[in-house]
Amino acid sequence: MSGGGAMRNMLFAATALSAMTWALAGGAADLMPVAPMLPARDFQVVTLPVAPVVDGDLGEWEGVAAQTIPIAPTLEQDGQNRVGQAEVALRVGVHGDRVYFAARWADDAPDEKFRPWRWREGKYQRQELRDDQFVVRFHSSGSYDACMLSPTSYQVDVWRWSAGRSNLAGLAEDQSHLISVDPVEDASEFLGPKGTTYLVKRNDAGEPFYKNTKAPATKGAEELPGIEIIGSGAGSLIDVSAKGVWRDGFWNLELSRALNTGHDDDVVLGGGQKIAGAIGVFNRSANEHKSVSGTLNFLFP
Ligand SMILES: [Ca+2]
Ligand SMILES: [Ca+2]
Repeated sequence: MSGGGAMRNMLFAATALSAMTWALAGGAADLMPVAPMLPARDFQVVTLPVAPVVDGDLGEWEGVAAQTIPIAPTLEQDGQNRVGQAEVALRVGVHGDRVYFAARWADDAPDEKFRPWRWREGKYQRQELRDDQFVVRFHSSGSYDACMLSPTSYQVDVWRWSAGRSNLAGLAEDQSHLISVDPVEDASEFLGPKGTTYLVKRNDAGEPFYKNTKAPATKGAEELPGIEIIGSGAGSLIDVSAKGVWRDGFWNLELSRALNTGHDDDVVLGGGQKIAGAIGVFNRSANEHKSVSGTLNFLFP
C-alpha cells in the first residue's frame, strides 16, 4: 500500500471515530486530529402529494418544511476542507414507489472541473482539481456502527453526486461501501486500536456513463476535460437520478430513487422502516476532506 493510500484509508476510518486521535501506522506516523462526530438524530421522511421533478429547482418543495442538518469536518484543522462547520437544509419525501431528496447548502462557487488536463511544459498534465460533491449513505446490512473500528462488519449503500461528473448525466453514482473486520479481496486496509479493518468501495453493477479521458500528445486547447460522458449507462449503477443547480451562493440538489430497485446491491427503503444513514458535503475536494452529518435515523412512512 502506498503512503498516500495508507493515509487516505486511515483518514477514511477516522471519519467514523469519535474524538479520537491516533497515529498513521506504517507511514510517517503523523498525528491525525479527528474531529468529534455530531450526535445522531431522527429524520422524519414525509409523504409527498406530488412527485417533484428532479431538476435542481426546489420550488415544488415549498410546502415541505426543511430540516436543518448540521455538518462538521471529519478532521480538525483540515486545510483541504472548504466546507467547515455548516448546515444543509434537507427535505426527504416519498411519492408512490420513489423516494426524493432535496438538499440546499451554501457554497461560494460551483466547482465543475474534475482533474482536467492542462498543457504544461510540452505536454498535457492532469490538474488535481476536484469537483463539488454530495453523498448520502444508508445502512444496508450487518451491524451498523458509527465507529468503524468497532468489532463489527457492515455495508452501506452510497449515492455520490458530483458537480463535474454525474451531474452531467442527471445522475448520482450508485455505490456501496463494505466495512469488514475480516480480510476482503481488493480491500483497502487501515489500522486502528482494535486491529485491522478492511474497506471496499464498489460501484453497483451495470454500465458506467462516464470515463476518464486520455490526453492527446499534441497541443489543442489549453485545457481539456478530465472526464467524458460515454453514454446513458445501465443497470444498478444508474438507479439514482440527480440534478444540482448552483445559484446565488447555494447548491440546490434533488435526488430520487425507487424505494425498491429490485437490485440485490441496493437497500430497500420505505415500508415504515427506520434506516440509519448520513449525508456529506465536499467543496472542490475528495476523500476525507468533507463535512458530514451525525447519524440520521431516517423514519420512512
Ligand atoms: Ca464549490
Ligand atoms: Ca443500485
